Amino acid sequence: LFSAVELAPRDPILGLNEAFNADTRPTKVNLGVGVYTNEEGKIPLLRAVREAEKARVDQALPRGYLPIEGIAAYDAAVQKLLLGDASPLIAAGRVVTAQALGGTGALKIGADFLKRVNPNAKVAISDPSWENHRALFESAGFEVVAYPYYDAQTHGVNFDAMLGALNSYAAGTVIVLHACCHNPTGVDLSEAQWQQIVEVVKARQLVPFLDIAYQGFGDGIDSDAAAVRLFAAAELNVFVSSSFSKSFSLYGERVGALSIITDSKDEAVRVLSQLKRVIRTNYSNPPTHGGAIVATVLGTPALRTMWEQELGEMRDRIRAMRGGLVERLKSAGVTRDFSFVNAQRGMFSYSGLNSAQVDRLREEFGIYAVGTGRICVAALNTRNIDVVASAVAHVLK
Ligand code: PLP
Ligand code: TYF
Repeated sequence: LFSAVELAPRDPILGLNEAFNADTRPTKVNLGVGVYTNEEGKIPLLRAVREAEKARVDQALPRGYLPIEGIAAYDAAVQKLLLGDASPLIAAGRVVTAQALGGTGALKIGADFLKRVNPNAKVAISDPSWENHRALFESAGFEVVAYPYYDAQTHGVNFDAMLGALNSYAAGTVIVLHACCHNPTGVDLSEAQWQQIVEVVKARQLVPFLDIAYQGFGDGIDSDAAAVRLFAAAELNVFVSSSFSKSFSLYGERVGALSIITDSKDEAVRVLSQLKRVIRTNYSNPPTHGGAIVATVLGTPALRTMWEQELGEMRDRIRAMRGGLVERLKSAGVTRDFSFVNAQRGMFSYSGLNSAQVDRLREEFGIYAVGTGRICVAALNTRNIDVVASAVAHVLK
């Protein structure tokens, strides 16, 4: 049965983790995978999460099945976080939300559902994008194309080319957009550019699928959702995959959600019924723990305040590391201008290092980055930043 099965290629990012773990050098640094680590180099367990967990353990609750679409309080909290507390769409019952297995699970059920609704559509992702976007939509049966996005010359967005591509797509084409903190580049659209994208998407009858995996890591919870809210205000049918992996530091608990904006309450009921069908045949219903913790934190004012503060601390620390890296590169004698790193948003930076330089960082210094030059700035801390800066200076010589 398996004699002809070929060895599948490793995920380029998760594969790096394996190599990092096998490296015995004490000074090694993992700037590969997109995980936030704190000043001590550890994945934090947020205080708000710990409080909610303690309270939950003490309640000794039974472990029945959740509804197919997950915990109602969780789904409601997700909608408010994405669309704002006062969203008229939420009030009108036009938003469908299902708890999902992380942002990845949300993309998967969204893709499967779209395939039923619009089987002949193409899907367009950014060039470059998170590796899994293409694979997820292809495995749902879609043809995936890429629209121009990053401009290496300017360290910015090739906006005219992006608009041109969107203008060339057939009606119904699904456009996957990073709502904030673009992975892998760290380069986001401005609000004025988002507005233009919304207009083109509307005029060309494209289907926006916004992926928001880093809400709160850019400028703040509400400002990072600005793109989602612009699309919502434009009266479009919008798909949103969201994740708490990063913002709650709950990577392994698989907490995310798929939200879909529909035209009416009646449509929402029908859409949810079909989405539930997709979920049933994937994993039946989601797990309890992560969703319950997030719902408790978001629904308890004191814990919510604590979480917002902790999220703000993560955001500020990443910003400080961006500034620190730029400064240290300069003082290490690097003449290339790295100030663009300060303008990037979220966990990542497209550093401009080429694959040979990334190889040297790994081989000579035990510093792991993605071959494209993507580094996870959220893995820098005051203990490793000097080592990283001097190693980068070395490979740039
Ligand atoms: N979408 C993007 C853009 C991501 O960077 C990630 C990162 O993991 C995800 C989705 C998936 O999120 P999760 O880990 O919650 O599945
Ligand atoms: O881009 C990253 O590093 C994160 C984590 O298949 C990740 O989004 C990477 C690869 C993958 C799943 C998650």
